Amino acid sequence: MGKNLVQKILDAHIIKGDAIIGQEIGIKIDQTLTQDATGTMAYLQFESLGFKKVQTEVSVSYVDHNTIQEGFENADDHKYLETVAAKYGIKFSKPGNGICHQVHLERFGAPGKTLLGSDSHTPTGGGIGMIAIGAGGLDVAVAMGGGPFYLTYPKVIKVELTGRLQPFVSAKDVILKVLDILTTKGNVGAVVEYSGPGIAGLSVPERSTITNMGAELGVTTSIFPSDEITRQFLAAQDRESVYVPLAADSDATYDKTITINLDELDPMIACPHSPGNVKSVKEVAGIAVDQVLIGSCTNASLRDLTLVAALLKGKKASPQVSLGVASGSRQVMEMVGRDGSLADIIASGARILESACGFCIGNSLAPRTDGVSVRTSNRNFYGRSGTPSANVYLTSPETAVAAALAGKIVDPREFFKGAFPELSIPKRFTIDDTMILEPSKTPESITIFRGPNIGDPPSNEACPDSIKGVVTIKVGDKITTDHIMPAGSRLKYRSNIPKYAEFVFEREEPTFASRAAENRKNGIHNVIVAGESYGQGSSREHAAICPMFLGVKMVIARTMERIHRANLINFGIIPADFVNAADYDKLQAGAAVQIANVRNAITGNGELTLVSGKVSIPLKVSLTEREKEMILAGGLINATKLGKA
Ligand code: MIC
Ligand code: SF4
Repeated sequence: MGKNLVQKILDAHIIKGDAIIGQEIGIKIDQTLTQDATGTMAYLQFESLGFKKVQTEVSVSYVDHNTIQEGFENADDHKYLETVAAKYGIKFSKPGNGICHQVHLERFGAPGKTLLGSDSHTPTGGGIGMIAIGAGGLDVAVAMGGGPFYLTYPKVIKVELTGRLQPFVSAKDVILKVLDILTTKGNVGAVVEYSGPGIAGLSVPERSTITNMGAELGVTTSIFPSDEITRQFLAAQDRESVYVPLAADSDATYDKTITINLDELDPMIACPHSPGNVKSVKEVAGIAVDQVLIGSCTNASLRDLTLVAALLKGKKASPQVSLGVASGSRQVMEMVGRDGSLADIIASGARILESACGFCIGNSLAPRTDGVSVRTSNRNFYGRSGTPSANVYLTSPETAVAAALAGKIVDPREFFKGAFPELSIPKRFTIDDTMILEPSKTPESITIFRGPNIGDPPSNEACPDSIKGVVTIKVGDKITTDHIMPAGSRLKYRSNIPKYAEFVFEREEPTFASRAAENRKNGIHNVIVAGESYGQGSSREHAAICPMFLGVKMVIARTMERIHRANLINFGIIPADFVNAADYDKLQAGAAVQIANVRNAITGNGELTLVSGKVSIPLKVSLTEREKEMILAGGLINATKLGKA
């Protein structure tokens, strides 16, 4: 029987387990990437696991998230990352060189390879035909040390693209349509594979817009075949030597197939406060806009900025709108600078932003109170922009420019009256890797810089035999890691766990952290109760580390997302399911809870009974043998030290 593309690449990388859908496999990782906000913790863990050098083909450490440097913290982190990279054989992409996913695609991504990144948008690499997966920093640290990365052998969903994108409809509209169909929940354990005649009309950066925002589906990753278009992109980056053609076998099978006719696709928009709250732009046209921000790892390629410049040329942003534009990489910034299109963007009244995450992670450009912001990024979770009362909409660059010029949301086909500019994208890109520092040739001479912001990774105790505690918080459905561990102005504490832990669930329940810390001091275990799709969004393992630090022992959720579940296990927090989903309603915040025989149940069949007053609630903990060892030891680092991982 033929194989689909996902199976072909995964099967060539399996080092543990068997290729059976739903079962755990361990794969060899060829490349890794980290970014600064997750990277300091990943490298602290790499060090504490005792590795002396990376074992991958390529490992790159990017600085793109915390580039504001208000205070010494970020700059100290950058220097730590730079010196760690030099010492352990890792390339270091300096702040200003661009967003990890875009730079990695441009300079390192290669068809057929596996990439593990400590960022949930690592699947951007799927646009070039790689299996590129986001994970917590500890998993990336293990992969850098040569260890396998464990995942569930996935179901594969085929998205068949037919037809051709029409003017003013672009890659972002494709992924918004996919989000509309598949939604942001219920896709754990699946990979999306794109195919069909429609892919021939999509360049690699356009394909990567689609695989990037595939993260919002909650799938493990998304991938496109590697074809002539891939070869052309690699040639433009002077890297044709890594090109290999890759496609599914003609008799490949899939778990399910969705067809999207690109000819019929309309401009789409994700409305507040979820990337899955998708409508056609026409449905919400007319809403007045205060801010338009173009950039992020989703939509800041050379194609995107060239288009934005062409649409803005000779026009001015609406006086009511604050327009900001960021390129995804310095390569793009330099190219639009040299070819003059940057001048058209500047002349339109746009604020020119750094080639970095910036507004997307909420570290700057927060909208005004109750403001409306149209963005080309991938997440519009409640409060992520830095202004809880703001309404953030996600669109293509075409729709964003129309909104900036019109001062309101408008279908770009109507606004521009069908006049789509001719775009000329050069066959060769400007290559200058001087902002990517090579690792040291004399690593023994490197002293790692550790400023006061760099602490030790916190440790956990072994799993207790019984949980005696309290439901410290009860949350609803679709709680993202942004809800658990806010980013924005809190980001600079990423390397300082005791400080960052003060902000756990800050926006949900401001007293959570102090109550949890108090419980911990008094020997009372903290338990979190959650609804569906708990832990959506970012890969930030801080959403597990900080709760662990506060003494959280268990999260009981109706359903949980892949990366967050793995992070909880890595840090020794038990992910438990309700056997009867309706029992969620029986457990209230503040309830005293007891669970006996926890260790035995973990080793055995995973069946536990939670007792709260007169109520008994059956719980199920489903773990692989490897995960059981981690939970019993109190996390991956403890298990490794005991020789159990
Ligand atoms: C995000 O887009 O949410 C982030 C910030 O890039 C995160 C990583 C982080 O929290 O540092 C992600 O996507 O994993
Ligand atoms: Fe950066 Fe935003 Fe991309 Fe996350 S989604 S990597 S914050 S640009």
